[in-house]
Amino acid sequence: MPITNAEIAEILREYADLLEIKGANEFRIRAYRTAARNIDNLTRSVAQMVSTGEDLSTLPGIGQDLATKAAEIVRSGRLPELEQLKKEIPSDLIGISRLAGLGPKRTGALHRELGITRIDQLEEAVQQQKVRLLPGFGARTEQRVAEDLSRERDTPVGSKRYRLSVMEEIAQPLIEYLSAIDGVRQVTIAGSYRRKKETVKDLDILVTHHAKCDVMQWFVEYEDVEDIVSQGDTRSAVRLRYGVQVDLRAVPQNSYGAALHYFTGSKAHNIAVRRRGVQHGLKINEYGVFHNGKRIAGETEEEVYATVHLDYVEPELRENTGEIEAAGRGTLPGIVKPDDIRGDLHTHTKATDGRATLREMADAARQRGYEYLAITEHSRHVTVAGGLDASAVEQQIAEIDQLNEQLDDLVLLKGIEVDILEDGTLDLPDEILKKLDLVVCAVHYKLDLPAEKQTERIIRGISNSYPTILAHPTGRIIGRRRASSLDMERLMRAAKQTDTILELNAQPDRLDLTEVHARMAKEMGVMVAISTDAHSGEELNFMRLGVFQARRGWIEPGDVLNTKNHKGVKDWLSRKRK
Ligand code: DGT
Ligand code: CA
Ligand code: CA
Repeated sequence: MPITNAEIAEILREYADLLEIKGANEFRIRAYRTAARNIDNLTRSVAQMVSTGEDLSTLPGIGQDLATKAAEIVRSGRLPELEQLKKEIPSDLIGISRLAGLGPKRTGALHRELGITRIDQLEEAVQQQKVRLLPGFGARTEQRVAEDLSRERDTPVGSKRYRLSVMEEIAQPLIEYLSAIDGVRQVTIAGSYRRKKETVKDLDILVTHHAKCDVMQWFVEYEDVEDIVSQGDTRSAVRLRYGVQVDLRAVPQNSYGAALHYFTGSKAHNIAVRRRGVQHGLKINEYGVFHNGKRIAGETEEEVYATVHLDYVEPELRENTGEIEAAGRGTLPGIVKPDDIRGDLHTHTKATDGRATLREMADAARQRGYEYLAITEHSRHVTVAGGLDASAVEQQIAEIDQLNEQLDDLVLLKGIEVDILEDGTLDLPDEILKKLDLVVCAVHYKLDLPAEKQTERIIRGISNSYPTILAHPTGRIIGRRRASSLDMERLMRAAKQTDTILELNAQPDRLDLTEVHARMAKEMGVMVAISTDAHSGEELNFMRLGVFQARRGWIEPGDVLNTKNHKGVKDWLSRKRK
């Protein structure tokens, strides 16, 4: 299986991070990040380009040096310079860079200025209040580092988790490979992957097969296997490239449901189901459900749930946060599905930092069968993205009007992603906002204000009568930047009062709202929009990740603005302006 673009990008990104920790030239660091992003968003396979001898330096943002490195990654699956840097840089520093959104740059400063190479040295420096004195830190950052350090004691620093989207790219070809083996019947990934958690530690795969099929041997011979951790008749474990661990278990057909239930987890859900079993005089384990030593169920998950008088629980809900009680009462939510989505309400084009034209975005949306697509460029304050000023917005409005005339199966909504400035005012005047169909608002700088100030800033922003959707409310980037401190309950009350919709941003490293916030929105009666924030036609595919996250938050189709048809959306959006 050739290396995927996402995997190449991940290696380049890691390299850029390590360079930054080391304090390398910032242009060089940026070059790697840009290349990673471009490769990530490419529609063609870099591996394929290499195999057909194409010149990678023709790709946008890839110079000769990077082309050589990318080709090396394709050929060998690794970047020797990265391996070398990993040896040079103390391994704790990489873990430290993930604390409290410190990032590689500030980690480099800790290393150079305070000589920190290990966690315990950082703990000491925090205690002595030395960290706050470094440029770019301050007392609040130091406080957050202290909090994260105490939290991290439960999960060791550096215990790597992979974003779901990255895991999917690694898992899908393996599943195809296993499914194609003669004699294999079912192949399913259980664990946190099946529950669609935003990050996944390892893959837990179950197979059923006919008697004469040596699936374990085939498994360890998969071409991306780097190490065989263990190999047995019914269970094997391997490590793939990039260190991803995969456990494979072969189970008898009549235990398949019980095993799937057991290995899907979560552990807390399993324990609660098992306890319910005990109350009914049943023993539940990965082999089946037993009454007085006799098997009474196990072939399907539905069967397992039925023995303890529970409705079937979707994997995304299995966290023991009330789903068992609801399944017992028959009140589980009918959670939203990817097919329920009728459009996307947050996207960019080449007019700012997107990579596709208006026309290309419209075509991509039509291909998905969407009814509507909102174009929501950045406003002027976001200078790095070439944010639009009032006259540029006017120009885009005219372009969209023109294109809408030609389209008969899709409506383009004229929108903006306007910045909420530090004082809570908006980055564009009302006169221009009122000309748009949809105003999305967002915070893009000063994400680290104290909770009260940040909350007030955003509430002031959404209290304006034009913005109807608040984008990526907490600003977190998974594994890189922690969420802004916010009084979410207060914010949601204000959203409810002002008829403002909260976005669940579906970018794989944002997924912001979290599932906890999504569920909170539902409980407080706040409408949610699941949006991709796409910067290319391809990225409209992120919608499914947003839907998964919404499902984990118990969100039903009626809670989601973009399950409505065009008229329904328009009606909702007009509430605020009245
Ligand atoms: P991860 O891998 O950290 O992203 O999360 P999971 O949920 O995939 O955890 P993992 O891989 O350690 O275990 C897979 C499933 O196996 C887990 O969701 C439930 C089940 N399991 C593992 N250990 C136990 C246990 O001690 N008791 C019970 N009841 N189930 C367990
Ligand atoms: Ca797992
Ligand atoms: Ca596991």
